Amino acid sequence: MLRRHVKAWDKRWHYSDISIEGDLFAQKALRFDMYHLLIAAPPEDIDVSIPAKTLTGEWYKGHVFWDTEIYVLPFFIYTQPKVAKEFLLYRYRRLKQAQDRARAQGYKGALWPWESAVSGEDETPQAWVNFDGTVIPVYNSRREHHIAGDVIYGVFLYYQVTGDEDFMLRYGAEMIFEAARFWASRVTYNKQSERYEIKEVIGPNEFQECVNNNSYTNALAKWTLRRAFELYQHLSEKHQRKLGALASKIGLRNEEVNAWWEIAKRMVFLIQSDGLIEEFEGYFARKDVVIKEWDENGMPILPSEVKLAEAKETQLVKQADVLLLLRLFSDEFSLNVKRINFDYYERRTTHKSSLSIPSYAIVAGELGETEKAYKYFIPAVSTDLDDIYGNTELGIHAAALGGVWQIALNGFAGMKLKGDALSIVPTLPEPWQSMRFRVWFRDALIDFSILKDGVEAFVAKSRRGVNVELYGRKYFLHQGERVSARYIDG
Ligand code: IFM
Repeated sequence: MLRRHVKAWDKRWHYSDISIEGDLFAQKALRFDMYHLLIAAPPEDIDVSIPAKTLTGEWYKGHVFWDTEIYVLPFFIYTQPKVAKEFLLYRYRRLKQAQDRARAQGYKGALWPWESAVSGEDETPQAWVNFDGTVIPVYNSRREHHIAGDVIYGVFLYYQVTGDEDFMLRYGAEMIFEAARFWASRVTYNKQSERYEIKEVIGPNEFQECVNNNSYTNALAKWTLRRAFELYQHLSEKHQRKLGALASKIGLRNEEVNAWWEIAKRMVFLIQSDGLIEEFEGYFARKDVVIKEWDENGMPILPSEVKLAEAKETQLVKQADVLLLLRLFSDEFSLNVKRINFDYYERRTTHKSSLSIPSYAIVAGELGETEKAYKYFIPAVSTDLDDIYGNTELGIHAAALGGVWQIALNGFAGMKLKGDALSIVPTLPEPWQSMRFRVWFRDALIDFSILKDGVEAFVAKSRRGVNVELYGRKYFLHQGERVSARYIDG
């Protein structure tokens, strides 16, 4: 048994490990994170997903949130794509319930529940006992609709990284089309401005509830509509018969698909001429309060003039919202836009949720502030090791585990998708002498070794070869081939 156990774990680490030289703390903490991600995943093909607290605690009753697709899933997509697919199938198998839920709220298409369990019905509590003892209504299930786009973000990431066309044809396309239908029915047309709006939502920053035109939600909706339109074109060129079968199954016609493009084109997006994005309509008119103090873990202290219950009247942000948008759709925003928004929202974000810090770390890295990125990495990776939020006894924070992996790979290693290539532009934090990891990309297993001044890529497995891009230069590599590139300053 011991031998089998060791072998099974060797196999998991073989595909998942990140090895760091020069920073024992980071090495141990990262392995702690990945260990918890690994034990949260089912080894067999069973119909489950990963809940917000994994299986380590009863808080949130084992429910699955958007945490899975946006934070946890990327780790599995790149290290165990078969497991990642199971998590997406968990959503697909509950598509009917998501459609019923959209219908129950007066919309079309599919709206996956804010909190989901076995049945796929909405499990979100409708009321909650607040920190001051009062009972408050919970609007998330009726208003936190970005979940419909988050699930699709996961579907697309899986598709782009794996190139799994079969998955797309059998499951993904239907999910994407149904999500697009939801957004098309969720928007309202403003005749005066000739724009589509999304009203009465809760964005990732949950302090301010029931707001209009939350930038994250609008951008995600727009992105989903565009992807759905493009996918439809792709399938009509390459898989006409299968698209025909799907279209007749779900009653989809060209006119409906064309309307998605039009809505996307005219979706409200609140960005000022200097590039500052307004988190939602009227956000800048709220009382402006900024963070002035931080605790011993580097976490912001709520300004003394504001009680937590009053945060909703201010510009204080619970968790990354605009910053999440900037990192998920990184290529759509210039460095200038990232800089101006980072500086603005950093001073107002309280990081009261463990989902927050990774976005700040990653965008700081993109802005060339590696030291700051590392400063954010420390509390993120210490979330449960050091009980930063004081509630680890209620269960581990799954999103933080995945978020930390994203800081390491998307942040420090600078790993990004560039069309059909996997691109690496690393900037290691000061103590890290080297970083090594392997990922699956388009059926190829690629080992990356990053040093302070260079990267090496080695293709350990691949049947057809794979594109990698190192410091912006593209290489096509076959199995057994390696290439190294050096960083040249300026
Ligand atoms: O999904 C999150 C939400 O964004 C913030 N509160 C906790 C939930 C579960 O982790």
